[in-house]
Amino acid sequence: MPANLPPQYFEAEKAYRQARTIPDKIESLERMLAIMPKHKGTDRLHGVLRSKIARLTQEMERGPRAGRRGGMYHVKKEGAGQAALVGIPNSGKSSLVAVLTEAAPRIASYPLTTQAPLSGMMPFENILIQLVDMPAITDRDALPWLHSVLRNADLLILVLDLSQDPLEQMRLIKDELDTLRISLAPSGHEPGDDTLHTPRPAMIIGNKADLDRQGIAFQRLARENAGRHPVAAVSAMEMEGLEEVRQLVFHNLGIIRVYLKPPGKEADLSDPLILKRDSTIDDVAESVHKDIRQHLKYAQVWGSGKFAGQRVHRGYSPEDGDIVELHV
Ligand SMILES: Nc1nc2c(ncn2[C@@H]2O[C@H](COP(=O)(O)OP(=O)(O)OP(=O)(O)O)[C@@H](O)[C@H]2O)c(=O)[nH]1
Ligand SMILES: [Mg+2]
Repeated sequence: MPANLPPQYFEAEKAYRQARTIPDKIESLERMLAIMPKHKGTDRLHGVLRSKIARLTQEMERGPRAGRRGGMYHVKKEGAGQAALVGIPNSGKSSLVAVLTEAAPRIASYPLTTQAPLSGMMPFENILIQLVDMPAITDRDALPWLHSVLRNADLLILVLDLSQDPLEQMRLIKDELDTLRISLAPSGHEPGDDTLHTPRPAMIIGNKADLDRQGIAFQRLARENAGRHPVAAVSAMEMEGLEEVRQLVFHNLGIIRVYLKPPGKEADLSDPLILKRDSTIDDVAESVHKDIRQHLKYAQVWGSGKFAGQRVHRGYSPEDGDIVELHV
């Protein structure tokens, strides 16, 4: 007997697949149960969902074990993307998070001030990007946090202190990342998982530019990383270079904003869909609903098309800022 599930069920199921924490997973499963009609055709599914909820509840009550994926050492992703700050003690990670987001981390002149991650949301044009202030990369007590958060972040922001030798700091950071089995992917390369290391996209901030007024330390850093990682000179204290940081973070997250236009209406330009760069019209449709993707006939694009409202097909890759109208 067919289950005949309503479309809302599939939306809840999608939320379940995307949920990253146990409470979120349980919530989605409960929603799926509530939406699901009760009859013979759904009996089995009912049982499966119930037992999933029971298992997750048990897992939650038992408490997370260190080192387990998605366990205690996990910072829930929010906004359009998650970027984690990496650096030696006192380089100014917390100061940057304090000036770029609404968060208020502790800042102090002594090292190892930050002992656990703290996230804040950085406004960029019409979206919010999550910045995660991390303990110093050399902090042995923070290893489980560093291991889990840096591997899962969408982007690493290396924060260097320009009043000290920046290349020495780069070496130190790379050595520590190496022991965490993380490597730095050159920008523009989609990181794969084919080595023993997890490659992460990375950008570099030379902070305390107010203490490097001649730009000598910054030039060395920029030259060393030319063609590999974007580098910006910043002073968190003087609030200089912050706009460049916002731009670089957005561009290195590898995401685009696409606006949906309902037929015959205007697109809501304050509410973009966030997609990976190189996504297709198919992905746009999928992110709305898989049924829409299945039944999609064609789409129209305003922005990157040859002309406004150009008809495109499933394989077309929209660009950041495009307006898309889906026709089913
Ligand atoms: N001159 C100058 N000092 C800064 C700048 N940014 C931060 N500092 C100072 O550097 C010190 C360390 O700043 P934090 O933001 O706590 O550094 P952190 O990297 O978070 O340090 P840990 O959490 O210990 O790893 C503080 O005394 C800050 O006031 C800057 O742009 N210029
Ligand atoms: Mg700190």
